[in-house]
Amino acid sequence: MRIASFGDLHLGHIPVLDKFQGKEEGLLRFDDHLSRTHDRIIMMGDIYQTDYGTFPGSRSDVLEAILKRYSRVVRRWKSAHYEGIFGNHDQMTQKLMGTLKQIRLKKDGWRIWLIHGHQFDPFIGEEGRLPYFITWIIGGMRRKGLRKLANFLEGPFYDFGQRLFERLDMAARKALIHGGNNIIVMGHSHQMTCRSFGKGIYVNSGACYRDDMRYVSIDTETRVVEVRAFKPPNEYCLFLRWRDVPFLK
Ligand SMILES: [Mn+2]
Repeated sequence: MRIASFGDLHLGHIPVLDKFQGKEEGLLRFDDHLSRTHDRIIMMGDIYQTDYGTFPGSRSDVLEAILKRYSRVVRRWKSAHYEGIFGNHDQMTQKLMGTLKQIRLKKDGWRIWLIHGHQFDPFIGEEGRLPYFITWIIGGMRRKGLRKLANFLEGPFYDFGQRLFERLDMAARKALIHGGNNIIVMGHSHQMTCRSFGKGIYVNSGACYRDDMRYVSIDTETRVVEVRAFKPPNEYCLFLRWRDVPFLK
């Protein structure tokens, strides 16, 4: 089975708050490519930036406006071969669209665990009101045109404060060495990662923006895990590749 996953698009309800910064056409071509080359596609969360609304929090009115802005591709994402998990910026999709907290797959002897990853972020955790308030303030900065400052606060500044990559690495390590998993896929950090722990691998395709539409590709038969960037119309460039070496009998 060939599984693709991508996340952290941060599609916004108005252009100035949209981190993806691309045309919907690009996402339609991305779907053409993934649907042609993979059996299942898993959306890893933070697809929608639902917490840059008039009030703090993950808001349904904002989500509805985003779904309307991207209605053509959203319709495709409702196809049977797509599944979604929620992130901290689109938690609302759990209630309104039935996204899951996590997905666990067993296929060809591999155990694969997919989760957004904010659950391991010390600042956010499972539930938090302060992070929504701060995100909302940063949304206000973006509205005023302070995009670079907002990117810094949500990016390097935040990551350093939380030592975010380390935390996700630690969670993945535990799940691979002690949890009986072979592959862990996460998003959230926006950092492209491919780290092996024990006999398994933790992989993160990072953010997915207009000119750098990255995804994870897992082939359970050939036992290969890759991080790729989509190159329209139907090609990709390879960033990282990991191959499971089967036991010789
Ligand atoms: Mn996130």
